[in-house]
Amino acid sequence: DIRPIARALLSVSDKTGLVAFAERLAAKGVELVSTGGTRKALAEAGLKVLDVSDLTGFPEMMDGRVKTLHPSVHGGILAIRDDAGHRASMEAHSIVPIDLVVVNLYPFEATVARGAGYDDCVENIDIGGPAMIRAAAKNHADVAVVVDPSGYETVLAELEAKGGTSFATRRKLAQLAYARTATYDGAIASWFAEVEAREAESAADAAPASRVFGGKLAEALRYGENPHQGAAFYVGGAARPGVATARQLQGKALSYNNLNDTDAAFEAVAEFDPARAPAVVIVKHANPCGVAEGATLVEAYRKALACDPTSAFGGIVALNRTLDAEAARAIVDIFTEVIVAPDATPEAAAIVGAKKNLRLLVTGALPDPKGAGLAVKSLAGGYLVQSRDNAVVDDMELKVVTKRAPTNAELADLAFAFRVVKHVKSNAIVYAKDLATVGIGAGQMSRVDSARIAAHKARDAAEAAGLAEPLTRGSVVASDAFFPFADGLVTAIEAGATAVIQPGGSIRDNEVIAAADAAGIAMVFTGVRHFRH
Ligand code: 93A
Repeated sequence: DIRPIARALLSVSDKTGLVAFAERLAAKGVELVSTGGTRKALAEAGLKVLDVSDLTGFPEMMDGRVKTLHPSVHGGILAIRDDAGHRASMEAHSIVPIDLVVVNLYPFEATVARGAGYDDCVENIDIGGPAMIRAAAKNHADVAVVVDPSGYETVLAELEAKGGTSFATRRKLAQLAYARTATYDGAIASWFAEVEAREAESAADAAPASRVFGGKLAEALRYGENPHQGAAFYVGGAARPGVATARQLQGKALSYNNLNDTDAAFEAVAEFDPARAPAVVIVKHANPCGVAEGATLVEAYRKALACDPTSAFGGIVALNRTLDAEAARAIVDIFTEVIVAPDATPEAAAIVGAKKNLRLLVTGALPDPKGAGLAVKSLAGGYLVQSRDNAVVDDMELKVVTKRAPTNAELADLAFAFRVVKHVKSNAIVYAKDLATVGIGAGQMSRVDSARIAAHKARDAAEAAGLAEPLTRGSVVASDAFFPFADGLVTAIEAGATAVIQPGGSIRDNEVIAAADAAGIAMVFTGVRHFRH
């Protein structure tokens, strides 16, 4: 299996060791053929060397973009030597065999590394070189290929000892050759990705974002909260199951608002221990518009949806357990933007699959609501950092401050409502009944307005559902911070709340407690506030 080397084609950018190598080839009677720069270097050293143009009958052209891309070169490399048909073709077209291909590529990686401009990098993408390398490696039955000066000695040693190259060596060289072209193309692809990422950064006006906040650019987004804003998604920091690590099983790309809302929904649903009950959170504009636990996921979804079906349209649905077929069928019934869950059964995924645009994200796990971590918020000229709000109601010492203590059913709803209120923008008021929200008031500058809005929305929902009275009748109410005056509490009492959970700590706590006692309702203080802005 020793193949003699009658002719070698040398075309190298890195000319290290080239002359010494070629001299020893020539000493063994090998005919040398080269491209422009390589030929010049060899000729200057006094070696006899043909120009590739002598083989092709074409000059190098287009600034060297086309030098060796010719049947005379590739036929000479690829022809199977003991195939009569191939030999006939060679003869018919005056193609001479090339037994050794020595190519190292345009220094693309080094060009990128030295910070060269775009056009310079593009010009350093070698086309003819990889083509010859891959051709020679494919035809390793007959041809030896060397892609790096470190391979020169291997070939010379065999040539000088055995008069040619062995099959084992040619096959090894072929492997190294493909590894090189793969790495090379990999470097080119990465460079394109980097260029795109850099453009996205500047488009998002976020060039310094990764330097300031850390993390890695995951995705350039089409736009930000509004179409005239640039945007990008960075991931990094503490590993926490959620949007940053989720697998998207289907649907179009997520927008900036989708990502933000999906995160809000999934963080909220993670407050509900899946071992206790299935739970569902529906989010719109970063606020929950329905949250519920149920005996099954589909029941939890229906209860959550009933809270505010108008707002749930086009919402994000987060689940604390594996999405099942029944829940999937109910969810796809109305227009939904995103479903996020720790997992999905194949049947559920297929049901969601019928809705082309609906995104389905699976995260593999729920994040720990008690987990540590940092939250960042930007402001003009800087940013704020705080630890996550990882306080959970189960760990709080509830203090009954009214004459009446809550019943067990009220207590369960109070804990439920306080879990939810943590995820509603301040001022936040949440009415709940039977482990489902029945009215949510978010983001008002005054607490009494949030209490009114939540009650008002509950009335609307009851009217739409044809119910005689709003679901706030006989509900409990949670407030994310203390009632500064009795008015907010009075609004809740008027709406029908029978029990209240709130941090307490106002200088008018006594007035608020007196109002509760006057109405005969029960109130507990948590001592912990859940502002969220
Ligand atoms: O621009 S190319 O992609 N077009 C070609 O046809 C071609 N053939 C060889 N680059 C091409 N080469 C590369 O030129 C080789 O891979 C090698 O890196 C370089 C050697 O050029 P010179 O001998 O002129 O220094």
